[in-house]
Amino acid sequence: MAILSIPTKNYSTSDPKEILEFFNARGLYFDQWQCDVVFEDTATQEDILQAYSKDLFPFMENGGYETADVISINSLTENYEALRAKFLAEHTHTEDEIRFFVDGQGIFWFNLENEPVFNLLCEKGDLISVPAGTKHWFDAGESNPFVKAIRIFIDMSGWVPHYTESGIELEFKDFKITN
Ligand code: KMT
Ligand code: NI
Repeated sequence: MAILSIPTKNYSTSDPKEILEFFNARGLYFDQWQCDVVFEDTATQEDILQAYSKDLFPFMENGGYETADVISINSLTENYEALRAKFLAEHTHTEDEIRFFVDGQGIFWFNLENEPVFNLLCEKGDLISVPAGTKHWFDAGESNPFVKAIRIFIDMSGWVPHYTESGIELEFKDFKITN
């Protein structure tokens, strides 16, 4: 279940309706997909995509998305520190960044124009789309990361991060979820 937080306002909510309204008002997309399948550690990317096909394929068709894969990060992930650093610096992409959380969790941070920075903790069942050009960053935590997420692309090459070099993420490095 997702949690929306605005750290400078000491605000947080886990009400999906409030989160949806907050996101829609800002041109961001949020949804939750249900699926009762429990994946074994041995589940392949195809198993996972297939299990969500009922929601995934119509979503891809409607949005003109061509490819989907599964990103898996856990405590066995090699070079996690380098991977974390890649996501943790504020950046934009030239295409929408769409992530559906199959398991685990991570925090997406948003820095919109004329808005206090806010974040969304994403967990199992949460779908998020960060529109192209939106300043954002992502963190799965300093230690014991666990993320299993479907990534949906028009063209994978659009995912390249363009770093803003603002350093704003450092202002929020001590943030802790309080909901
Ligand atoms: C990005 O560009 O911020 C990401 O791909 C985030 C990691 S995927 C859960
Ligand atoms: Ni990104």
